[in-house]
Amino acid sequence: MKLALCKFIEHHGADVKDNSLSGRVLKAPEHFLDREGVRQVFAEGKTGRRDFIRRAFAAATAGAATGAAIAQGNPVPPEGGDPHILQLPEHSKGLGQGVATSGYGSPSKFESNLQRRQSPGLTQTTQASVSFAPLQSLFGIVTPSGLHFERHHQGWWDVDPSKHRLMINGLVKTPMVFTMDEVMRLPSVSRFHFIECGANTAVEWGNVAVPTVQYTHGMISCSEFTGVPLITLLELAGVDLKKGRFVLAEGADGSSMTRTIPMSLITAGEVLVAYGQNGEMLRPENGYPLRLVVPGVQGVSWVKYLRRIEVGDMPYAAKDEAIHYIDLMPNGDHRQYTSIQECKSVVTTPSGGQVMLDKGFYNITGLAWSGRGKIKRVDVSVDGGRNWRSARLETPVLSKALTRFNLDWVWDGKPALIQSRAQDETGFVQPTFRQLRGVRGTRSIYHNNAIQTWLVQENGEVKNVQLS
Ligand SMILES: Nc1nc2c(c(=O)[nH]1)N[C@H]1C(S)=C(S)[C@@H](COP(=O)(O)O)O[C@H]1N2
Ligand SMILES: [Mo]
Repeated sequence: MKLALCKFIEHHGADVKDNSLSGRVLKAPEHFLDREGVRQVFAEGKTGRRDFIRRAFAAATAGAATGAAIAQGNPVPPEGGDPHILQLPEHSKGLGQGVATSGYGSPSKFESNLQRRQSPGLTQTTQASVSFAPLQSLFGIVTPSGLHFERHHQGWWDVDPSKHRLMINGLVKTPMVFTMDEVMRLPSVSRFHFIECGANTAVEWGNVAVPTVQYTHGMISCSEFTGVPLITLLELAGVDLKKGRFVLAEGADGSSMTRTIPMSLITAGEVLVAYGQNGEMLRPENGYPLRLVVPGVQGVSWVKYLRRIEVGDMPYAAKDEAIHYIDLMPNGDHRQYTSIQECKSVVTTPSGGQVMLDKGFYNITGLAWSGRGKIKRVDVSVDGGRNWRSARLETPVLSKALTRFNLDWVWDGKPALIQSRAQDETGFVQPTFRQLRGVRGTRSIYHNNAIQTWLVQENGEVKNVQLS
């Protein structure tokens, strides 16, 4: 490893003396702070202090941060001899735990700080709120189900599947009601797709608002969903595809979540009535036992606790389409039914709140996605968009799913402005903030897909910034 890195760094002609320390990143505060610590970081942030992350590190983590730094660094003491090699640990000598100690496994206790988290102060109640996925610490493209972001308008429920029903009515020959057993007997498909809340990155429309990628971009997750194409159910009910150009999807929770879905997405076979997520049943927070999967479309249309599909001949202008999920344009018009999540990407390391501990080699990594298909390329800049290099897209690259990208970088210890710019297979290129605001103004809430910038300071601290 060390040799490979030396070669890499020689090749890139960087002036780096001690390569063994390359690439050490101190994790962002929410990785090791408790609830109180996270609150403190935000309180500092709100006072407008530019050094709030540093102060939060100092105050709230005293031992934790240095401990983490040491653990990630060279473990050999100056006098030589790594105790973790020289002394046999307990786990090499004793008897380990038995099988099925817990019938359903959970992560290592050493990973207990990896959590989806609520942004302090964002909402009044936890039932009408959001928790954000910890993108800064995830690998590959799949979001572990327990870390999937959550958005509930009226709290979540663990619905008894034996009592759950799905009704199909409206412009169909035979209105039908399905039990879960009846849905799960039908031919199923499994597909990887991202779900992104239309309000992801919303707080950043005006200016920098939150310190880390968990809060700027964490209202996105990607899973393998299993279910029945909605068109199969509609055909069983004898759908009238001549008159029926839209459906209304309705959830069973108290939020009366209802959304209009165009029939064209359904006849294309993409929309699923899903019960499976990452190989098991959906989690209650994500709509157990049944949710709609609408690939490429904003999260609100992925109706959870799905209980009814009505076929109609025009859009329904439901409450979540008429008074919410609309954007005010600079000329005073409201944009409505803006459901596709356009091409977007973000660098997850290095990202806000992390600290780069040494000069030298770093693996820049991040995620890209498009609601219109596959990601074609991702370019990365370390100088605020003046020069770009193409990142490696890791396989699999799937349509309307997260795509992982990586790029080798040697940090020379000088300030750097890290950005990623994705392009999808339709040729759409992710806009800068300036381009996006040029069209949309600053009074939008939803669909902020601007290029994110992370400033790496000389002291290694990484901050969320916006270039004007
Ligand atoms: N029944 C129901 N469906 C719902 C919601 C809800 O509150 N109730 N929230 C919607 C919104 S706004 C989003 S972003 C996604 C979030 O899905 P998740 O909680 O599985 O991440 O569910 C959508 N479907
Ligand atoms: Mo949402």
